[in-house]
Amino acid sequence: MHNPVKKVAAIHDLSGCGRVSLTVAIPILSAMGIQVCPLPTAVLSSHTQYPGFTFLDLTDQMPLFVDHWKQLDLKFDAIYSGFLGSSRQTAIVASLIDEFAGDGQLVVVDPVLGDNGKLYTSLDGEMIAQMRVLIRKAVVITPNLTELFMLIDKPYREQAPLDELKEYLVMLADHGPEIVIVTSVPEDRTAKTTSVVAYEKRSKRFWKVSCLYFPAHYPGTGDTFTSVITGSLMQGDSLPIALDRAVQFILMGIRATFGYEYDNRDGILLERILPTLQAPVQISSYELL
Ligand code: PXL
Repeated sequence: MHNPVKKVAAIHDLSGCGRVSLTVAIPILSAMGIQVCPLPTAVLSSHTQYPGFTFLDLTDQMPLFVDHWKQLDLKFDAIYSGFLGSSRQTAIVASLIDEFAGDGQLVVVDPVLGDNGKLYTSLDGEMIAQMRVLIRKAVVITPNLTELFMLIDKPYREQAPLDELKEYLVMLADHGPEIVIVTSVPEDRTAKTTSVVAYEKRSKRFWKVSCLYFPAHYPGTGDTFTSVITGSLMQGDSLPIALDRAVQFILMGIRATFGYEYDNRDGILLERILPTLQAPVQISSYELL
């Protein structure tokens, strides 16, 4: 049977409030014409940056999903994992990747661990250790700067010189992934811009996309970024175009939100900008480093 719509297995938590994880990945990938099959890792009343959140760990359910999907003989064009509910889940995700491996398949692991130098509340050192193992199975990984330092086991620094950063990207790619994309990289020449830097192992090329920095923190922008990267690569975009698309989308989301007096914990006003994902990339600003 032929299904013309591409399918992605999306392994993230479901948080009832705050625009992160599945509540971001599903609308973005659907708007990009891709069918999302969610494998929830945990169900929370809100993301972990609100106080008092409830947390239902779905570790024991996950292998049952994998078994059933196997019985149904599902085929995925991509597998995309993000926030995990326990460090045991990394092995379950690894086995799902093995079970559903396919030719030319995209495997994206967003190693969600923390931000601004800090580990997210519900996670611990064991999650970092296990995430270092899981990323070996990925084709693409998308750590932010905090997660990059955690993965290479170095103390967090707010800035890293570009040459050093490039070494770290190569170091991570040597462990397995074909493409390493690091987000939230402040630019050293001025505090007013931020950038993403990517390394593509096969061609040994580094790419950078810079954009204006807004002094506001919105949870879920990492999930938004990686969801757009996943959709874009699934549609056949080149890496630098996927980077452009994801950076522009985040910037547009921040601009759509920043002007309001607003509780930033609720994330960017995604619903206002989703339709733009159906248009081709408007402005391209990537650089080859
Ligand atoms: O966006 C990352 C993320 C995902 N899921 C949960 C979170 C966070 C960040 O705070 O708390 C539950």
